[in-house]
Amino acid sequence: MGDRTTEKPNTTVNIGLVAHVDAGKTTLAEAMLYLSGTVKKLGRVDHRDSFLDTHSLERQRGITIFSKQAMLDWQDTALTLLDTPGHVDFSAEMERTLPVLDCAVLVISGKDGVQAHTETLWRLLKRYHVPTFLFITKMDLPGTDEKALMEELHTRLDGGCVDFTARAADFEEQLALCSEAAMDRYLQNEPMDDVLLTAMIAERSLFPCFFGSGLRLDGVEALLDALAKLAPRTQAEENFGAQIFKIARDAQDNRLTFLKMTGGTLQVREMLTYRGEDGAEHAEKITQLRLYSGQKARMTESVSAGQICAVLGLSATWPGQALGAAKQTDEPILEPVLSYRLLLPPETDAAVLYPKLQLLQEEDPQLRLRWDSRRQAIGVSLMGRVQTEVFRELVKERFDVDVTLDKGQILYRETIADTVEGVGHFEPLRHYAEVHLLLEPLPAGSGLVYDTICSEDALDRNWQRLILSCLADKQHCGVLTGAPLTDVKITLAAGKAHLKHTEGGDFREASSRAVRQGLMQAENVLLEPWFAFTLEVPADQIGRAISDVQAMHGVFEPPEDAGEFLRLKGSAPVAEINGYQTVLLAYTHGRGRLSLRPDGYRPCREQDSIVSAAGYDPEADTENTPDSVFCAHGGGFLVKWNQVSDYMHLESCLKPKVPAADTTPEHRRIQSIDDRELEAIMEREFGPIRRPQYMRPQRNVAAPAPAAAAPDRKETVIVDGYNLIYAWEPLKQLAEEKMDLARERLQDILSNYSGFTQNELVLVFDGYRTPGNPGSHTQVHNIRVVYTEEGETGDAYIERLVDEIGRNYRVRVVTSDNLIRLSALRSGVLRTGSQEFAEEVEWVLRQIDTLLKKTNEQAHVTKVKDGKL
Ligand SMILES: Nc1nc2c(ncn2[C@@H]2O[C@H](COP(=O)(O)OP(=O)(O)OP(=O)(O)O)[C@@H](O)[C@H]2O)c(=O)[nH]1
Ligand SMILES: [Mg+2]
Repeated sequence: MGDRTTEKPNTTVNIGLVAHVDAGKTTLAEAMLYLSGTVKKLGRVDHRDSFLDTHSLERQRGITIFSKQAMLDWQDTALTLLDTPGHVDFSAEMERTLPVLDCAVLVISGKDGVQAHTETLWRLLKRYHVPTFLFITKMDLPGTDEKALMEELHTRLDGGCVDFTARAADFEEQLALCSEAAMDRYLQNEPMDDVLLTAMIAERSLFPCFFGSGLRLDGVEALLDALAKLAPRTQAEENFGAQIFKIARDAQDNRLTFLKMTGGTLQVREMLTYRGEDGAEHAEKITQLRLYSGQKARMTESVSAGQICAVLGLSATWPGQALGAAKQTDEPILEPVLSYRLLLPPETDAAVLYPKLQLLQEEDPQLRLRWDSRRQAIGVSLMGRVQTEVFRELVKERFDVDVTLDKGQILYRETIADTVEGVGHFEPLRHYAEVHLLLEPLPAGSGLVYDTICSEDALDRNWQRLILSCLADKQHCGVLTGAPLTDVKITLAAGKAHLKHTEGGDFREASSRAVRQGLMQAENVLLEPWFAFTLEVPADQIGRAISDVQAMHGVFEPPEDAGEFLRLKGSAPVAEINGYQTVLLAYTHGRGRLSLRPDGYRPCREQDSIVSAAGYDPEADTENTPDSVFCAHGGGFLVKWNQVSDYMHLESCLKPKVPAADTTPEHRRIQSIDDRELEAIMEREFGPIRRPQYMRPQRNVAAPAPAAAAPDRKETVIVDGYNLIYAWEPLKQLAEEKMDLARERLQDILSNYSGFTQNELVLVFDGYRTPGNPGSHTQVHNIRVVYTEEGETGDAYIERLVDEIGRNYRVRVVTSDNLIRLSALRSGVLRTGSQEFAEEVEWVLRQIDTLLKKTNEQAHVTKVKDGKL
């Protein structure tokens, strides 16, 4: 039982409650508040009287939409709870709280176990390094199994999840397995004290798990005890620093800036100087500091490191902003992928409504409101159906306008597939700057990364800093459709300033032009958003579901059993699967279920048609021009981007790569990997190489070479197994009956193919989502067959292999998956679509047939001759 002392608690911990929708977060918060004596009566989400779901829209819908806080004391610790929304549509709101947490409680419903969204959350908690406790709630419901749940946590989340409720006989042993320090203690028979456990939790090697029920107040005290005792605290810095995570307004329309103090103190009436959202310096007086708990707020005169509060008096702050010494946090990665146009009632003027809506955008920057001056229309980005509805209701509530939305458009992005050098020069009279940038493709999901390799002798450090900050400040867009640029590394390679004439703005101009000039030369790739889906349909409708997903150009795994339903998991382009809900409900008579979550961006199939429909002309985009300005005879003149290299003052930095004798060892490894090394890599991956003699083709049979062949080198063909099966009609049919047979048949066919063409062949099957699958690498006849282990996608495996051997060997990747094709393209290896390859193999099989027939005939002729002799 908690000790409800009235003395002032001496430490504060900020704890976020995160989970998928309806897992029981708000109910758990209610239980914690009740048990700590903070609320006298236990409220309930279902009775619309919970302490934290206070907004009318939340009460109506029974879900949390806005993150909120509550304060309670437990033993000698002050806990600030941050309850977050679990619905995917409000993920950005949840993600914004992660950087200010000392630790999180990941709530899992014992009834549903780990959901797809739970895994997304797990990845986010890792990204933001948030120490995490787990509370498995709803254990009061029948059919919940503690042991099975523990196993699921181990396989799907992390081996460091340890059950603190049951405290099994091997509890200490389980802890020992989580970290080296714990293992040392264990082996030396020393006790594992709280200090050690807290350190392990802080470094995310231990995740304490508690079972119970928020609704029945079961197991909640044990969780509170553990949080008070073991949760890592904020390491207070001496200098003032604060992280802003939320902007909101109170009932009197006061603007509230929610922040967490990371260091120093903040006082009422203090002046705060900061750079605002508008880019300008602001010096504003803090008029109030409020400590919120539910709807109630308590005023305070000052706050110090570790505390979360709402500040009044600041007008230009934004969520994610760092003040003082605090570290800037990254942009949320969960972002809307659809953009809508607002349709307004005739009496409403869009130009009048737009500035008002910007108040909503302050609170949720991911709305990305846009003003389309040509059409006098407003655009807004939203995650999905529920957020769309909530947005309409909010606009009604706040501004009394009934808006509707059009059917929405996909938000594309752009990237590049090759490395280029971009040059920008800006030299109107009495100005001067030249910038050379290297633009390189990065793996999907990396975003934009900036770096410099420019020597400080050539360009002063301050100029370099300025260029990098100009680059980071600007919203770069692609040259195909003007969509945001992503997954590119931009490196400052060289630059030149003039002793007298260079001003800061010149480098801003030159660097922006350099990016655009580089993009104009690059191989540009349009990226479209994908959704990961889980589709559940009655067993007799799985055929329809599969063929629909194929028609959407989606990818999926073999269906799984889910009671009387079959479950299909996979991913598909948003453009195709958005709206599928309606189709599904129609053909399953309301029984089918579909859940979607963002699954990153991939190269777009319809690049050409979308680019031409967008009608974007990068050379006419004056705010993002690729052209440069040079100076001659005392006047500036414009030089088109494709002629800049004739005028530029510095040499090109992107030299053709020549294999030199004196390169670094790393370089040499890449340049000179030989047959033996390749064999070694292959042996490491697949074990000893055994190639049965009988599979070897006769030397005098010329192998066909559908792809241009270098005569001196064998080709290694890497085949994406499932992709080929689904692209090849007879195999596809077989797969629908029995996947095992289809895989075996494919192995046989490919070993014939490989035997005939003498190509090395690696057949890769994706085992990413098969729980507990350890993966396998085997030699089947003359080919190598890989099942990737759980957690490694086929794509990732192929990418890795291509990376290792692709530079020096003739490697060809067979897949229709654009993502792998893109990475193949980036490593400069050949790639063939699955369909195309199927045709090639069919051709080879026919050759083998003919050859066999001929050999038989010849044997026959010889025999006859022999007979005659
Ligand atoms: N049987 C049982 N039901 C629970 C328990 N905890 C929550 N519930 C019910 O589950 C539903 C969702 O609970 P909430 O607390 O609103 O869940 P949440 O995680 O806050 O949901 P969002 O904020 O919308 O993501 C409600 O109907 C609760 O009554 C529990 O321990 N046992
Ligand atoms: Mg909730």
